[in-house]
Amino acid sequence: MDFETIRNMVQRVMNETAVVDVHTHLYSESFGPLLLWGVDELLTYHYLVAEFFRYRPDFSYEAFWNMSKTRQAEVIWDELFVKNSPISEATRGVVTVLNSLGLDTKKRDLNKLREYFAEVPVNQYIDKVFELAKVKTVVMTNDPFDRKEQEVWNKGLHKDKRFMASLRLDGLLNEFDKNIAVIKAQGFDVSSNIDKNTKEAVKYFLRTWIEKIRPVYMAVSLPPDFRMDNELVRTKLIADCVLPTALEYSLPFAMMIGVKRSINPALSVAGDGAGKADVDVVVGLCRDYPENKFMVTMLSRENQHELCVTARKFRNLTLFGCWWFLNNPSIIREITAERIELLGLTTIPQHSDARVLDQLIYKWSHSRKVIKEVLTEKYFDLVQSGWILNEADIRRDLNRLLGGQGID
Ligand code: HDL
Ligand code: ZN
Repeated sequence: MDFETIRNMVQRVMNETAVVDVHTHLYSESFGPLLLWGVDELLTYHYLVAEFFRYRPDFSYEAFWNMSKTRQAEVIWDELFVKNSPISEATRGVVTVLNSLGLDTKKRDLNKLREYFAEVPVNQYIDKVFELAKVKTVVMTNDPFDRKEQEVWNKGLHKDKRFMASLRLDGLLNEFDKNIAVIKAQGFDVSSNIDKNTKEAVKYFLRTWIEKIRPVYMAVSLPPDFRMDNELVRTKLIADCVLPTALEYSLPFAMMIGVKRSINPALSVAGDGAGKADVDVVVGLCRDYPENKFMVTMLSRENQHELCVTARKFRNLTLFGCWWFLNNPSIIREITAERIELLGLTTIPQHSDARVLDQLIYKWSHSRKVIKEVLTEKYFDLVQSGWILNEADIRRDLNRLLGGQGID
């Protein structure tokens, strides 16, 4: 089999393989305004906001945040698409979405583009985006401290099986003291003293939310200096509440490590940074809790190879996605190659992290292209080494890689 034959085969199978997207910030239609979609949401995605201020260092942060979303979209469109080429990954993504929808970007007329989104009903648009992106299901990021979300869950309104739940624990693990009153108001008798009573109450909180939303995993984002130091509240809650409950419900615990929240507060949600973390904390958890399943993604490029080596040592560790600032073709290529070389097919190569529904189209189109190129090279190397490969093998392998292994 020559390279071209393999390339065409991988291309065909890749295009036919539906994806389980294991980490997004999307919501089903039943969550109403929490589901973001359409060109103005695409343009005001916090990635583009950060890039806007690079082109306009003269622009007042306050003036921008006081603008309507419509006006914010217009200034971003003008600066990043009309006055400059949308060549960055996040701006190019908007072009990919508009083009995939068959919209005309030649005139660069935002109001013309808006007409399409003004007319399409959201439920039809959800179907269209899932079809164009070839996504089977997505995992939401569900926050037990978000009052708007609570209302939808408590009324049992969420029905769309394409949107699976995850239980996001940043409010519990990273801001416990700040949220004690909220947790108590939900009926769980916690106190700032992480004693037996509070631990039991926290486990009851977790069990209640797991029963309510049926998450496919519990997750938390963590800073670069994350450690399981015994005196920390977060350590006690992870060790004595989260991990035992995860075991009880056979749920993975997903740790997203390396985010420096709000390094530039003036950028609001666009103001987070990244830092190199200590992979030893992942080693310690996987080793000390061998019955628990861990999913880990790290935000620093410098952590990736060491994390891959760690995953070779611990079968209860699954790496997932090229997260956030790593979700760029040049880095996806590097990370995917080293994961295939070190972990074979036992990894989840990508998640979209989409915040705006339409982004599923570009985040998966851009990632499929890179993953396909890496796999083509690896399959070609395999054939060159003397292996007989057939299309059924590739289909089986790709379903494992993109089908959300371990998420059910
Ligand atoms: O903490 C997270 O899940 C991150 O993905 C943040 O939501 C971040 O703002 C983001 O959207 N990254 O893509
Ligand atoms: Zn995210």
